[in-house]
Formats: sequence, C-alpha cells, structure tokens
Amino acid sequence: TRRRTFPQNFLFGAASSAYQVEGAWNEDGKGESIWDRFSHEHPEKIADGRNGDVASDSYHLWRRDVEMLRELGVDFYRFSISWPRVLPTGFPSSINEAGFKYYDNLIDELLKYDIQPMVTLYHFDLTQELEDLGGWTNPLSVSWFEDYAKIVFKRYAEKVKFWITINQPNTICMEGYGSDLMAPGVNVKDVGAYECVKNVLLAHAKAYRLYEKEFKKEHEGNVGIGVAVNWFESLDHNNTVNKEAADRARAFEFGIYLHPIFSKEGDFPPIIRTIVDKKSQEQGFKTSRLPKLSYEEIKLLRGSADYLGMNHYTTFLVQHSEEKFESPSVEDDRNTIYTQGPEWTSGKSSWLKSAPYGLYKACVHLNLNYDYPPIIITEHGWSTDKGLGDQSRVNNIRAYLGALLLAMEDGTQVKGYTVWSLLDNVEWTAGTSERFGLYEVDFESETKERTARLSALVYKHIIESRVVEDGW
Ligand code: GCO
Repeated sequence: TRRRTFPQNFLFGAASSAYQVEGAWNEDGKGESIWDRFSHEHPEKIADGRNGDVASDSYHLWRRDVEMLRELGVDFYRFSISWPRVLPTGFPSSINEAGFKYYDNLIDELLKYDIQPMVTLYHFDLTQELEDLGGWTNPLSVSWFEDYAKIVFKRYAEKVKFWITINQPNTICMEGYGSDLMAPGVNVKDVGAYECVKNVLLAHAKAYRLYEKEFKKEHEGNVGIGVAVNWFESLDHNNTVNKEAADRARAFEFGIYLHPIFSKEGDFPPIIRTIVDKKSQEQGFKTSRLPKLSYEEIKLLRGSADYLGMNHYTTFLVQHSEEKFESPSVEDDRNTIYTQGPEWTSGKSSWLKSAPYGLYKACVHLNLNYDYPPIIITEHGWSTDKGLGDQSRVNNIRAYLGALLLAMEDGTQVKGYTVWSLLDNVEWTAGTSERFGLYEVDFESETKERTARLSALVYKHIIESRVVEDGW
C-alpha cells in the first residue's frame, strides 16, 4: 500500500438529491414532479416498489441528517432543491413559502455547525406542469430555469457559496427523452434528446451568467455544472476501429456537454457534429438532428463554469459495433458496445464495477482537452445490499481516493470530493434495492432509522487524518 495525503484546504463532502431522500411528495403545497408521475404511472418500473413518496423521509428527518454530517466531519453537504416544492407549477407566480422554509431550516442548521451547503438547482425533478409543455425539449425551458434560478440565488446567495446548476444532463436528455429508462420517459426519437441537450446547456449558461452579473461580486460564490464523467477505454489498444469507438463514446457521453463550456473554441465537439449531421442527412431529415448553436450561444456557453462538477463511478470498455441499432437514435449515432472487465469487483448496481485507474485516466483526459479545469468531484460512490459491514465500499472509496491523489500529483486541479451518498435513498428505478449510503436507512420502519456503516467510520477517519492508504 501507499500512503498519500490530501492538502489541508481540500474539501470533503457527502451528497443526496431531493427526490431521492425527501419524500413528502405532496406535503405543504409541493407540486407534482415528473418522477412522481412516472413512478405512480409505472409502478412496475420501480424495482422494489419503493419510490420517492416517502423515500428516506429527509423532509422530516433533516435534523438527523445534519447530525450525521457532523459525525462524519464533512466540510460540505451537497443536496438539491426540489423545483416543484418551491415553485409547484415551475413558474415564479406559484412560489411556495412552506417549501422554501424546509431549505431555510436545512441551510441554517448546516451553517450553524460550519458545514457549507452545496446546492444543486436541478436533480431530475422537473414539475409535471412544465413537462406538459414539452419539458426540456421546449426552448422556453431555458428561461423557465433562469427564472427559477434567480429566485433561489436571491434567497440564498448570502448563505450558499457552492452551486451546481444542473446535474447530469446526459441522464436528463438521453435517458429521459431519448429513451424511457428515466422520467419523463418520452421517447421522442432522439430529435428530442438533442434538443434537450441544447436547452439544458443554455439553461445552465444563462443561470451562470445571471449569477456572474448579479451575485458574484457581492457573494463570491462558485457556480458549476454536474456532468457524469465515467471513463471509456478502448477494449484493445492496437485496434484503430475500437480506439475510434472509444473516442466516440467519450464525445457522446460527456464531450457533448464539456466541449461547449470548457474547450477554448466552444460549440459541440466536431466529431459529434460530423456524425449526427451525416446520419441525419442519410435518414432524410431536412436539418441535422443536432441543433446548431448560434455565435451568441457559443459565446454564452464558453467559460460558463467556475468549476467542473465531476460525477465519476466506473469505467467501460468500448468496442465498435456491427450491430444495427434503431435509427435514428443516439445509440445508432454512437455505434458502440460497452463491456466491463469480468475480473473487476462488482457493486450492487449492474453498471457499477471498480476500476480506479479510470478516474486517473479521466482526469488526464480532462487536463489535456480542457487545459486543467478546476474540478470538484461532486459524486463518487458504491452500491451494496443492505447491511452495515460494507467492506467493499471502504475498499472502493480508498482505491478511488488513491487514484485521485495520483491525478492531483500530476497536476489535476481538484478542490474537493463528495461521496454519493450520505444515506440510503431511492435509486431512481432501482428503488431501494441498491444502497449507496454511508448511513443505512431502515426503510421498513416508520421511523426510517439511520445507522452508520463501516464506511462512515472510515470516511470520518480519512477526513480527520487526510491520509489514504489506498492499496491501489
Ligand atoms: C446523479 C445520479 C445519482 C445516483 C447515483 C448512483 O445523476 O447524480 O444519478 O442520483 O443516485 O449516481 O447511481
């Protein structure tokens, strides 16, 4: 094993999101979200039937949540604001004071104990009312989000110094609109998926510029975007076809979101423009399925982040595919197959395997392509069955922190690290069958009792000592 040490000013945190932990889905005037609708209309899609109606009941147990954060000794808590809780229709006219009160309380309690709130404005829970107007495929979604962001910035700019505008656009667009894996589950033939990409990016950038113009000088907060940057590695390295496939995978999975914001030249990655334009033409579309960005939009987006919120969990091995995918679709555009090393340790989630070298490689890739961007790891974590002896999570966190420290030794600008998740919660369509928490939640009990797992104790020790014996 190697001993590595985190710098003194490095920040450690833990994360959650509103739909996944709060419950109270229709209390105190909260509006319906697309996840409420989706889980109620398709109960068969939620693995163990446990949806976000009650979830971890953090709407009532937030004091206990803060107590857990204090036990861990974290520097910050990443959580999200439920748009439908504070603006039940999605529009400013519907403002719900009772909903805001919940976040007032949570934020004040955190600050009382010197824990910085890191607020995500959007973590997948659009109001159903806005979805009925087309949701993120409607270009007006850009201003809906900007209006919402303005209200939240105004209320909390004084107290919140870390902001994440939008979490995981790839999940929002590719899984929510390009497929029916996630809410709203509207398969709009991947015209919608790319429209969503453009709108979500512009919504992010508008919110960023708004903060920059009206709040930054006085409040000096940091605004970033949360992007899933897993690693995609060519299955073999002497095979040009697979190496090109890995390039495509990285571009479609995260380059499409990062290039417009973090590259010098801006706009979508050229490789994506070329592929989607060509395919669209072959498919008989009059214009490309990937919308154009105007010069103004490119400028608005370029540089619109104080840091990259990097969500990193795993690595995929990429092969070129000979398979015929449904056309048109993002899968067909990408034309790849993903596998994972059979020898890699598996988490409870089917897609989750431990390959810490992937975090190192992803960091190097970001440094080379986007000139050493400031990064906060806004999510990394591991899923298990229920049970307190989560040695596999301990191993996984240690190994990934080791890889992160190595990347930092090599110049990666990482300011902080966040474990997903503080506590067990509703893992979207997996319900509570996949547990990500440092704290176990007893979902069967009325009281939703929380108990520290082994990993909570280890994480506390890492935060205290700043030392990782990585074994990697
Ligand atoms: C996200 C993620 C989280 C998941 C976590 C484990 O978009 O931030 O989907 O909400 O719970 O990544 O899968």
